[in-house]
Amino acid sequence: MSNEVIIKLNSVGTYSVGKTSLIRRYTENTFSEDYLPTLGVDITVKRGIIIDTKPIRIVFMDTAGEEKFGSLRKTYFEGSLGCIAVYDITRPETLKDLDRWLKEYRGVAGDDKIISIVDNKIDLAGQKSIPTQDGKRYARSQGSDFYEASAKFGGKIIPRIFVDLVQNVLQELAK
Ligand SMILES: Nc1nc2c(ncn2[C@@H]2O[C@H](COP(=O)(O)OP(=O)(O)OP(=O)(O)O)[C@@H](O)[C@H]2O)c(=O)[nH]1
Ligand SMILES: [Mg+2]
Repeated sequence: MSNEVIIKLNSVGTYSVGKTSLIRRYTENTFSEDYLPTLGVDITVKRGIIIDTKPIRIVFMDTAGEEKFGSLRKTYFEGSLGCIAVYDITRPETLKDLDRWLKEYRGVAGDDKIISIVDNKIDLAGQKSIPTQDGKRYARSQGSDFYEASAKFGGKIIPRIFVDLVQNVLQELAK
C-alpha cells in the first residue's frame, strides 16, 4: 500500500530478557524455549496492520543485549521512532540496567522518542525477584507506559504493547 506509514522501532535491554521473544510473539505468534542470542540485529517487518485508520508497516530492529555488540547496536538506533525496553522479573539487575540502555538509545535516537517498559516472564511468578511497584515507579520516572507480560504465554497484552507504542509514535509525529 502506497500510503503505508513506516515506523521503525527498536528493542533494548540486557541479554536474554526476552526482546526477540516478545517481538516474535507479536509478529508470528510463536515462542521458543531455546535461547538463540541475537547476533548484532534481527530485522523483522510487520505489515498489514491498521492503527487509527492508517495502514502501518513496523520495521523492528531487534538488537542484541550482549555487550560485545555495543558499537554495532548504535547504528541501528538511528532514525528510530520508539522502542520497547525490556527487563526480566527473575533478574533484578536487568531493571537497574535499563538506565544505561535508555541513555544509549536516547543518545542516538533522540530524547523525544517513545519508550515503553516491559516487565517480561511473568509466567515465572515463583522466581519473581523484582516488585511490580519498582518497575512501575521506574516507568513513571521515564514518562513511559508500563506493561507486565509473558512472551511465553502471549495473550492480548502482546499486541497492546505494540499498538499502544505505534499510537504514541503517531501522536508524536502529528505534533
Ligand atoms: N519463561 C519464559 N521464558 C522466556 C520468556 N521470554 C523469553 N524467554 C526465554 O528467555 C530466553 C531469552 O529470550 P530472547 O528473546 O532470545 O532474549 P533477548 O533479550 O532477545 O536476548 P539477546 O538477543 O541475547 O539480547 C529464551 O530461552 C526464551 O525462551 C517468557 O516470557 N517466559
Ligand atoms: Mg534477541
